[in-house]
Amino acid sequence: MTACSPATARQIAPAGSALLRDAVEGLTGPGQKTLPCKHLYDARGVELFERITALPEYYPTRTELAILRENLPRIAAELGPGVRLVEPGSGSSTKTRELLAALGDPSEYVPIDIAPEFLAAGKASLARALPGLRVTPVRADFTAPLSLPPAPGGAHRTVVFFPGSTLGNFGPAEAKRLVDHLAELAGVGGGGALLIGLDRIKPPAELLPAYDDDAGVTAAFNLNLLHRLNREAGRTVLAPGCFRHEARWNAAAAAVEMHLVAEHPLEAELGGRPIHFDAGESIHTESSHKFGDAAIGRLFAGWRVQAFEDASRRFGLYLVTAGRSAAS
Ligand code: AVJ
Repeated sequence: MTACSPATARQIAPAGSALLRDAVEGLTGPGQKTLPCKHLYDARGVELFERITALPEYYPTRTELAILRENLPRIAAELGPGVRLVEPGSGSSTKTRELLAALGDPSEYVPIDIAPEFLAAGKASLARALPGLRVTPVRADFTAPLSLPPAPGGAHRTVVFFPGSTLGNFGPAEAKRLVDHLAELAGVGGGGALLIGLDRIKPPAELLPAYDDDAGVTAAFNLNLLHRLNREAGRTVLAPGCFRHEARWNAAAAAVEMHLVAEHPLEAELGGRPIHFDAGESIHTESSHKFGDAAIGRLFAGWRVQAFEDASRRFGLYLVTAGRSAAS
């Protein structure tokens, strides 16, 4: 099969594309090969992720939405009127729309995203659903230092909404740093708040199917990374047909990992450097960390935390405000 033969030796400098730069870095060295999960979300990746959220096996999205709906009156009462809602990585329009609709007279919605097309789409759909809401998109990388536009006159408090357990894509130290950064953006010490969704630790037998569905949508989502790599390289660097999707539970890290496993040995080249796979060797493409009470306590240490969870504690929404938590 030609599909698994080495790519032709046409050398294209991987300038311009962040994925190509990360691929040279992550695929050509010794040790575990990696590609950063942020590259999963090109237009096709976003579409596949949307399909994942509706899969029977993928419980997080619907569980979080049910928790949010169930607790909207309490959350809205707690936050009060005039909220300026800031959403890093604005993606989950259903949850955001329902939260904004439940809040009393929100003063502004501030989606933050690096991709202008997602900002525009989110803005348009919210404007349709909530006419009269002031929407101020910020084009930025929310993991880097950034400043928000000045709050409108009627803003009583800034609330950073970070649902979907997106925080789980970061390692513990990075996640802690990001929470501290978001707490600063919201001004939690001065009356602001964070509302963060976290997927909780549960047995791998329950977790893994959510990342390896029967319909193969998650496999397509993972393999799309290779399609994107090849497209941006302008040639086939790694043929998707030579790899299979795998979801693994990393107990030490408390994370579900996605890997792309090479079925056979293969040789390739990128940026003038050789890439070699042994049979069974993988590219680690994503970690989704899962959270227990201890990890959540460390993440929000020093703040008051109100937990909103489903009855079987599969998923939680955590409302973080100033003041020490009474319990735990
Ligand atoms: C959007 C990052 C929270 O980790 O569960 C879904 C992405 N990856 N299936 C997650 C994802 C595979 C999702 N996050």
